[in-house]
Formats: sequence, C-alpha cells, structure tokens
Amino acid sequence: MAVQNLQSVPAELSPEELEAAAQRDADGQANFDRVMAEDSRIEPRDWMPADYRKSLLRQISQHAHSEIIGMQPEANWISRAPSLKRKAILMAKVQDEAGHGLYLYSAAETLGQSRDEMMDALIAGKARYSSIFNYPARTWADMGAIGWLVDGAAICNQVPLCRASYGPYGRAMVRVCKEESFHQRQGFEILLELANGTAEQKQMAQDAVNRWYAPALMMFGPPDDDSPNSRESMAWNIKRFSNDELRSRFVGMMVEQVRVLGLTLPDSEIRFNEDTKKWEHGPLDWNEFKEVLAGRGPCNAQRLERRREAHDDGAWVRESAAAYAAKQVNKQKEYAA
Ligand code: BYC
Repeated sequence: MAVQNLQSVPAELSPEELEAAAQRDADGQANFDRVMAEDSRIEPRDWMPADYRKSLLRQISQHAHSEIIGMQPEANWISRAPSLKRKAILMAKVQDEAGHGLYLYSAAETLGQSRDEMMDALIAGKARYSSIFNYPARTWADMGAIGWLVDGAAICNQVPLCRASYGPYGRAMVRVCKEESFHQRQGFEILLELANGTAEQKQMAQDAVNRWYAPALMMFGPPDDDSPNSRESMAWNIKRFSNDELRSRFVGMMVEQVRVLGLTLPDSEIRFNEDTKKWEHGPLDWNEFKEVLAGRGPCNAQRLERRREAHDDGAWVRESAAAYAAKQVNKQKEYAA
C-alpha cells in the first residue's frame, strides 16, 4: 500500500510502521471522502489530504492579510472624518477588520503555519492580499463606496464561506459576516447622506462609486475559465459558488441598491439575462487586475511599506509579550520545583 499523505509519516520507518502509516492514510482518506460526500466538516485534528491543507492555508492566510492591509485605506480617513460620530464609527469599523485578521490568522494556524511565518511572508512581499486594497481612498465619499461596494462584495463572497468544509474557517466567517453587514450599512448610509446633500456632495459620491465599482467586481477573482483553484476548492466544499456566479449575484444586488441611493453604476451593459437567469455586466480590465496582483497597482508599494513600518513600530509589544510569557513559564517552573 502506498503512503498518500507524507505529513503523517515520520522520517525513518520499518516496513511494519510504513504499512501502518499507509493504513492510517487510507482510513483518513476514506473518512475525508465521507465527510465531503455528507457535506460535513473537517476539524484541525482530522486527517486531511496535503493539498486540501495547502489550499486552505493559501486562501485563509490571504484572507487574513486582506483584512489587515484593508485597514489602511480607511484608517487614513479617521483623522479627517467630518464629525465625531463618523470618526467613532470609522474607528470601530477599522478595529473590526483587525479582529477579522486575528480570527483568520488563528484559523490558519490550526493548519500548521505560525502567525509569524505568515506575517513574514506578507512583509517580504511574498504573500497575496485582496487586489482591492491597492487602490487609493481619495475623498470622504470613498469611505461610503468602500463600505457599500467593497464590504458588500466581501459579504457576497463570504456568506457561502460560512459553510466551508473546514470548521475553524467556516466558524470564523459567521462572525465576520455579521460585522461586515454593519460595515456595509454604514457605507451605504454615508453615500445616502452625500447623495441627498449638495450637488457637489452628490458628485463626490458618484465619483467614488465610479472609481470603486470595477475593482470591487474584481475582488471575486478572475473569470471562471481563468481560475485555476476553483475546481478543487469547489470539490472540497470550500468555495460553494464560482467567481463569476458570485460576481453576477453581486451586480444584481447593487443594481437595486444604487436606485435607492439616487446614483448610477458606471456600467451601461448591466442586464438580467432571462435565458440564464443571471445578471451580466460590461467587460472588466483583467490586465489591470494582473498588474495589481503582480505588485504594480496604484498603492501596492505604499501599502506594504506602511505594513512594514507598523510591524517595526510594534516590535516592542512583541518583545514585551514574549518576555512576560517567559517570566510566567519560569515562575511556573519555580513553583513546581
Ligand atoms: N485579489 O483560482 P482563483 C475585506 C488570486 S477583506 C488578489 O480564482 P481562488 C475587507 C488567487 O489567490 C476580504 N488575488 O483563486 C477588509 C489565486 O492566486 P494563488 C478579502 C486574487 O482562491 C478590510 C489566483 O488569483 N476576501 O472584505 O479559487 C476593509 C487565481 O484565482 C484575487 C477574501 O480574501 C483578488 N481579488 O478564488 C474592508 C475572500 N482573486 O493563491 C473590507 C476569501 C483571485 O493561486 N478568498 N486572486 O497564488 C476567496 O474567496 C478566494 O480566494 C477568491 C479567489 C475568490 C478571492
């Protein structure tokens, strides 16, 4: 019997041990297949195929990084919020995003990679995070557009992830989605107020929607025929819907909501296709998407630089926490002796 999952095999094995390891893998695979067929959940201590673990780590760590880098465009506006109330709301939202990052790093850690390793990869520019956060937030109306469109796209993408087959990821998503709903409403409300303000304010809101619309649609990932991870991810019940399917749903939601705002979406080709029963939108610039993913978007360098600075500035906190933890361990040892 061949050993399927090398992670479960220690370095030097006798033929008997090898046989036992192969049996464990076969049993593990059978259990994994059953869980997938029943659409139930895999937990951290369960056997899982190495590729499933790798793909989850890939997606969850990227997701965590997105939450952390995603704090930047909005944090830039905290000091310039137009009122104390707006400042308090925006601060709470940005703090929520930090919390989402923490839940997600914790979920990713259960798969065997430490938060330090993930953070090092981000800081070294080796890790992905959502393309959307490489665009600048130019005016206060951008806080509205980010909340409404970006958090709206995030909810659309993440509600199905609440049913992801990996327990810690799915559970983290439940809380994240609840908080994202509040975020989207606050964005919508900012835009609504501006859209009902002076002609200049309404124009500012429209301009923000015009700039964030296409990048928000690209958050759902490349078109289905150019999405190398989708097939496996859907077979493993991580993703429930394809990138295009979710993008189409999102467009349908936004079409209704933009009417309430009294604004327009910068896309004259949006239509509901009666044959497919799907919303369609105009072409997106996938070359721009590729450029952003390659690190050449409008703010990629600035976002990473800021994250590096924040990491360096926080070194004393990590050192203090480690020194305190070491002290506690020593105390325990002394107490036990
Ligand atoms: N940006 O095969 P595909 C938030 C990559 S934060 C960058 O379709 P998959 C918020 C993709 O990773 C919300 N990269 O991949 C925070 C893959 O590269 P690798 C963030 C992208 O995984 C603060 C390659 O392209 N949400 O809401 O099947 C303030 C091919 O793609 C993007 C999440 O992270 C992109 N947009 O599907 C405010 C959701 N799209 O890994 C708000 C969780 C694709 O092979 N993630 N790529 O090197 C997912 O749902 C899925 O990973 C994706 C992509 C739908 C994004």
